[in-house]
Amino acid sequence: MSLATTSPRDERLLRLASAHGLGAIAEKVLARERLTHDDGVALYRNPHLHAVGALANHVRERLHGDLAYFNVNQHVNYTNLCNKLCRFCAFQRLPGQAGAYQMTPEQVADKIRAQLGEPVTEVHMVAGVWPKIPYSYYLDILRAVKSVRPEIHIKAFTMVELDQIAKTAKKPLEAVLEELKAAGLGSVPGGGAEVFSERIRQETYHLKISGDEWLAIARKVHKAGLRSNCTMLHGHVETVEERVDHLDRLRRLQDETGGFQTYIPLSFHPENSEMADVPGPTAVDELREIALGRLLLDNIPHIKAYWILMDIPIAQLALSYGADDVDGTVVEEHIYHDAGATTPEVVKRAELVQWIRDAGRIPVERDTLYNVVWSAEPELAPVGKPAPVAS
Ligand code: V47
Repeated sequence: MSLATTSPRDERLLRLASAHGLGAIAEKVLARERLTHDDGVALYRNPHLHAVGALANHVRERLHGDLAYFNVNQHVNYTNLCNKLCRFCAFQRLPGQAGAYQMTPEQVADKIRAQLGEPVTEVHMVAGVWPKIPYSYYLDILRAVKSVRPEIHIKAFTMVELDQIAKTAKKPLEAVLEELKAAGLGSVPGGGAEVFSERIRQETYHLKISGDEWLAIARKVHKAGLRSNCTMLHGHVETVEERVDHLDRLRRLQDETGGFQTYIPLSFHPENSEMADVPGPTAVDELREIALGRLLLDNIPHIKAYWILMDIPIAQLALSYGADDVDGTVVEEHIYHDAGATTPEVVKRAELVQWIRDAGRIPVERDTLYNVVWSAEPELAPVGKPAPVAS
């Protein structure tokens, strides 16, 4: 125990970690030192998930105490037309294929209208990539959402979609981002990053932008004043070293821009994809991925346990393995349900609140930018806004 001033709690953590070969990493965690590539590999390889999780939980509680965030959101997957042919994806269709669809702006508006009775603060809008969709369509669907619910925050278009939108517009991405913002875009989701490794790209998503391109677009998004999330698709053919490298590249961009709000490990769901023979991650893999995200991404404020992919009980556990966010009510989801997710497509706000309480955490309803909308912790309730009862 070389740390001069440790609390009994820190000493217990240090003892647990040391007993499982993680003493040197625990000392760094307690001293708030940045972990290295080798530390990341050691944490992935260490068989004692409990010790790895305890280290991540220490960081999670240092940053957020017992708070666990959720939001009341709605997903809209505006088209499944896609020319990227990613081998892990069960959602994509080519025109004429059974189930292919593209919503009109009016249909997007109808989806928003259908939820007007619910206290939705965010629409999460992502889809396939189809070059024949005109640029005006993207502006129109943003305006359609705002025409029905002007105060809603639109988090839309992954870096992959933004790449195509700028190509379709035949304008620099910077100019396109300004036009999308003027039409209502509020922030950008984290998808499309997959695993940055060029080996994995060649094997599984070779028609999509590379890791370098994803990061370059994220940099421009942040420079345009938009916050974004970031992700890694795990549990398929990636190695431990490739995962650490992916997280390191996210961390380096975050040092530069500070624009990432939340990291979300996306658990691969194999069903109905070309990679249906790959078993996908276990619960242990999912909890470890959450913990590694929290420990390595020391400059990204939030780690999300996306319940749609992880399932509710694992998302609850993840709140003690580094996660401080569980996403939201969702309403209607296609990408993962086409790939065999058996979770519900919607949960009620009150259910989310109860799961978080049952996991021993304090629920905080946030908006997309983490302003507090409602909290069970009275001093966090927004000034001038009475805390509503959970409904
Ligand atoms: O980029 C595709 C992944 C992503 C599968 O920002 C799959 O808050 C698992 O962007 N199994 C899109 N994953 C989803 C996305 C997202 C989701 C949740 C929260 C946020 C956020 C963003 O879904 C894709 C791809 O990496 N994906 N197919 C599959 N079979």
